[in-house]
Amino acid sequence: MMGTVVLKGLVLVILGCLLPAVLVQCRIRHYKFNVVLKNHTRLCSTKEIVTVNGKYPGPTLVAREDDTVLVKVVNHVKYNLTIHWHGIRQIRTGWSDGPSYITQCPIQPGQTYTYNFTLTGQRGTLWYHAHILWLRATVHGAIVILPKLGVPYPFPKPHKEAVVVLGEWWKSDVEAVINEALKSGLAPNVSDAHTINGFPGPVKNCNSQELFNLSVRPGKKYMLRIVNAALNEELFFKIAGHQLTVVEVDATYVKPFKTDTIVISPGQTTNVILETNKFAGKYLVVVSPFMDAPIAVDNATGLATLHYATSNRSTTLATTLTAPPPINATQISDSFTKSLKALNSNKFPALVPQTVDHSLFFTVGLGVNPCSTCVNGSRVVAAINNVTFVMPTISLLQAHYFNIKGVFTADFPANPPTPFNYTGNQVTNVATTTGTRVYKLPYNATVQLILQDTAMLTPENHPFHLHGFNFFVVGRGVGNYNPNTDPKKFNLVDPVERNTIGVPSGGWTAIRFRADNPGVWFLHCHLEIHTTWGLKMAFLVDNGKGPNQSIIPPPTDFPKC
Ligand SMILES: *[C@@H]1O[C@H](CO)[C@@H](O)[C@H](O)[C@H]1NC(C)=O
Ligand SMILES: *[C@@H]1O[C@H](CO)[C@@H](O)[C@H](O)[C@H]1NC(C)=O
Ligand SMILES: *[C@@H]1O[C@H](CO)[C@@H](O)[C@H](O)[C@H]1NC(C)=O
Ligand SMILES: *[C@@H]1O[C@H](CO)[C@@H](O)[C@H](O)[C@H]1NC(C)=O
Ligand SMILES: *[C@@H]1O[C@H](CO)[C@@H](O)[C@H](O)[C@H]1NC(C)=O
Ligand SMILES: *[C@@H]1O[C@H](CO)[C@@H](O)[C@H](O)[C@H]1NC(C)=O
Ligand SMILES: *[C@@H]1O[C@H](CO)[C@@H](O)[C@H](O)[C@H]1NC(C)=O
Ligand SMILES: *[C@@H]1O[C@H](CO)[C@@H](O)[C@H](O)[C@H]1NC(C)=O
Ligand SMILES: *[C@@H]1O[C@H](CO)[C@@H](O)[C@H](O)[C@H]1NC(C)=O
Ligand SMILES: *[C@@H]1O[C@H](CO)[C@@H](O)[C@H](O)[C@H]1NC(C)=O
Ligand SMILES: *[C@@H]1O[C@H](CO)[C@@H](O)[C@H](O)[C@H]1NC(C)=O
Ligand SMILES: *[C@@H]1O[C@H](CO)[C@@H](O)[C@H](O)[C@H]1NC(C)=O
Ligand SMILES: [Cu+2]
Repeated sequence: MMGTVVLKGLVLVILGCLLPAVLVQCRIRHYKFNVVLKNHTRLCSTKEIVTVNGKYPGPTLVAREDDTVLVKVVNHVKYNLTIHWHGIRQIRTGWSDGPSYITQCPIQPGQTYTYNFTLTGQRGTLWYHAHILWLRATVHGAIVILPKLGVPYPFPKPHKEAVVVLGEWWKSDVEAVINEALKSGLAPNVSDAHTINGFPGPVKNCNSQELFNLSVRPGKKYMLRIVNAALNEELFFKIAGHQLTVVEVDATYVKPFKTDTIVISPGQTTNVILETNKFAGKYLVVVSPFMDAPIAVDNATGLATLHYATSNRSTTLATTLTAPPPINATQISDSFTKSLKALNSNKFPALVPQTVDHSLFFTVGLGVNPCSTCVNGSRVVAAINNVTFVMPTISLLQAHYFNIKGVFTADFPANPPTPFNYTGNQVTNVATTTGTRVYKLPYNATVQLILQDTAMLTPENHPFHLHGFNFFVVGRGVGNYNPNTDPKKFNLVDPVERNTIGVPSGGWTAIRFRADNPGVWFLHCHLEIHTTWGLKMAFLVDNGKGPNQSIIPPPTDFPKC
């Protein structure tokens, strides 16, 4: 593939643009992802994990706004595979979005597929991950989208930047963990450690001291691009003795604010500026879970160090410690979430839909259905508006594009079938229905969606992710949403814009978006166990007028079922 490079007035043509050639203008970025097994040692034990190019986390993909990215994925493992480019809008290119059986059939063992998408109107940190089975536990990495050449950040340029990927590590094989849970109908085993760029730090019953060290110099500003790649846990992140200035979430700029603790849900990304205003020494970095419901989580604290470099190698550096917040620190989480506001500048306006064409109310929560082979004769499930989503066997996007009947029905309910006291403590009607149902939207329609947590089994925070769009988080509250009073409090001026948002435990979140991207777009809880249990649905957005408002044809190497 030929790429054109414009450099100081010279027009050069080079053979593509290889890897992070970030200093030059480059229209096409080529990446090759060999998905391979790799023996990896963590927590004093060695096991085989599925990786991109043998790396955990996978390689960072670097590109600029407006670039086209071509990622050739070669599946060398025994599992079916797809990769999702989380947060990338994929305007008209749903074929490259990646959720298995939603937009594509899997890349089967031995097969290859080239994802091909353009980074339109986005800059910041996003990430990629496997979107099938539980492979994303180890198949994930950061995506750095730099602003267009010559366009500055809307904040002072940091001295350096670093990617910080947070993850969860199981001593067991993750596929064995979820298979065991599906067989029993019960919750899966929690993870054994939280990792920071692949390292857990010192862990009980294990002498390993492997931890990630971030080396810095005093008196500088660093930008950390933080990604929560954990499967099932919302996380707190803090650095001893330092405040962090939040400048961007989910590749959208926010009004900068200072905090000592970041709260980040699976699927979310957060860019912070770290001012190195301390002296030589080590400062502990801690990552710990946030859970304000009676649900078992991995409470191990992941550790790393911030390391002020010193020229004196014989000096033993003292370490400044810090304790993670309590696991149930709802207040810290709430106050962080409330601080997030869109930058809403002239260059980066918040284009919040002011009117609503489709007003939707979705209950999100758990349920229990019969299962004769399960431990208790029943299995835990999850549902939106009482529908536990059933995965089709060919992708919804193909079924839509090629008009294949019998794969889905376009009758996903706009409201719960029966209203009830969603967050009351007497919720006993726990059975759900099953179905492969989508909600149809005309091109360019505006949507308001209330996500209402239910107290079925237990209330719980659900980080919801929408593919194909960013949305604005216009409102949030505890208890049941009140359609008469709550909309009066909506922020329609500078609400944060993102692709993943936590619905608070026993509460609700209101989002708005414009359906200006034709295709089939997944909406799901980003706690992997809840997705597995059926907490998912899809929007089908029709083509608009003409080719610029229509899905492009599928690529020739598109995987077959
Ligand atoms: C991992 O190590 C085991 C035991 O040494 C070995 O049998 C296996 O082939 C290794 N796997 C890979 C991918 O290297
Ligand atoms: C990538 O997709 C674009 C259309 O969006 C197409 O023009 C181009 O040929 C594709 N590139 C490759 C290498 O398939
Ligand atoms: C899950 O945890 C139980 C109890 O510790 C253990 O017996 C079982 O082997 C674990 N399952 C997997 C797949 O690791
Ligand atoms: C970080 O530094 C410690 C010693 O300060 C060392 O033991 C550890 O191996 C380092 N970690 C990495 C990933 O290099
Ligand atoms: C984690 O939970 C276990 C059992 O619930 C408890 O024994 C342990 O003290 C907890 N560890 C931390 C770091 O909170
Ligand atoms: C380096 O540190 C050692 C031990 O703290 C000290 O004795 C020595 O003077 C230091 N050297 C320099 C050049 O600062
Ligand atoms: C958090 O948990 C602790 C220990 O279980 C409990 O004492 C405390 O009341 C809880 N805090 C909140 C805000 O629920
Ligand atoms: C089976 O269900 C009962 C009642 O809901 C519950 O108390 C028990 O813990 C369940 N058993 C298992 C193994 O989860
Ligand atoms: C819903 O349940 C909560 C908790 O039990 C209760 O406080 C509230 O009054 C109930 N609301 C209605 C409308 O019944
Ligand atoms: C959900 O659907 C099931 C099966 O039809 C039904 O038994 C149950 O009452 C419904 N629950 C709610 C809350 O609508
Ligand atoms: C979408 O609708 C808005 C009005 O709600 C209009 O301003 C805009 O031009 C429309 N965009 C397209 C691409 O049709
Ligand atoms: C892999 O995907 C193909 C196509 O959907 C399917 O027929 C096959 O059963 C899948 N393999 C496994 C092991 O799930
Ligand atoms: Cu959830």
